[in-house]
Amino acid sequence: MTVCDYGYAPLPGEPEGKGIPARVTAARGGYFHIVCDSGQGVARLKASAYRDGREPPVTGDFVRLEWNPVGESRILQTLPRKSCFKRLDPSSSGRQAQVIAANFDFVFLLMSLNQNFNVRRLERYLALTWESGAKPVVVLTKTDLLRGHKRFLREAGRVVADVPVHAVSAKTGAGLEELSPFVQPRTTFVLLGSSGVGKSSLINALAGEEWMPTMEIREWDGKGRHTTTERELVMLPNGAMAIDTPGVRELGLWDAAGGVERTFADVEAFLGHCKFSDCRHETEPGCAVRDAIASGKLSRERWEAYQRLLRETALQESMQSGVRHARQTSTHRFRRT
Ligand SMILES: Nc1nc2c(ncn2[C@@H]2O[C@H](COP(=O)(O)OP(=O)(O)OP(=O)(O)O)[C@@H](O)[C@H]2O)c(=O)[nH]1
Ligand SMILES: [Mg+2]
Repeated sequence: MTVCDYGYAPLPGEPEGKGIPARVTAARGGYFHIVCDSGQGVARLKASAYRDGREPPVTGDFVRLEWNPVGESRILQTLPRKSCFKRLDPSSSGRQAQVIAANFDFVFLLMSLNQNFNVRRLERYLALTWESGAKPVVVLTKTDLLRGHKRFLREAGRVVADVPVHAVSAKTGAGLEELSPFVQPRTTFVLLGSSGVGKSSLINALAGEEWMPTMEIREWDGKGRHTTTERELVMLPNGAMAIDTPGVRELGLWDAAGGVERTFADVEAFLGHCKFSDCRHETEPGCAVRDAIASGKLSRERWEAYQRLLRETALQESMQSGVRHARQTSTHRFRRT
């Protein structure tokens, strides 16, 4: 197995460096599980290379390292990322962004077809994904638990525009083959979704065997959740790679700012057409947004969801920049229209 089998391909402009390329498959308390052309092993950071508060690598990162066949290897450098998820670091009171997984091609947005299905949540996941730089794939899980799931496919399809939506059952295998275009050798997908929606079960079903631990949950009260506690990259038998994650809520606050516009492109199409350029879409005459809602071209729920997400991301942005008056920021963003 080579590092190229693990998806390594130098990015344009990637600096030549010392050491050999490797991929981080897990990061635990200062230790990094890595794979490279010479084999698998454990590595630590070369302290002098990660001075000045330089962020350590995360699961999925490509790095350059000094390989040690008999002990710990030394990581010299984190290579540029093609995609990543960021959250606001809880240890910095939410003021600094922290990368939590990197270099994935697809993001599987999982929702199970019980009480977990929620289009508003789907919009959030989508914004996170567009911000990450990877491509979203909506995966509705546990289709075996209900009779017809077409309604959910339609409902999801309405809010995600041209993003693919699939319905699967890890239990019966139904629909799994539809995911095969995204589960290809040398490509990586990451799974996002609440605890208990079946992320690890989906990996196992795609692998054809028990690769990740899962736990029985009681569907009616959700007991038995939070089975996966770390982000870990595993290679499936066909050479595709999966990054399993804990439930989204457990990952903390997320940075979705740039993804909101793309997620709500249909809503944003109505902006900029109001009579007044600083229209707040409240009581002003000639408001294109309110007209669109009144004529049924734009659903009120979707408009409100858009506003909510904008407010949230504005709040996060202001926390990051240390500005306390989040309200002003969000008002400013509304006026951008
Ligand atoms: N009926 C049915 N149950 C499923 C399916 N997929 C997963 N489950 C069950 O759902 C429960 C949770 O599955 P997991 O795969 O552990 O869920 P997870 O998303 O990885 O959960 P965390 O690791 O806690 O984030 C287990 O009881 C699984 O057996 C499915 O397709 N159908
Ligand atoms: Mg899990």
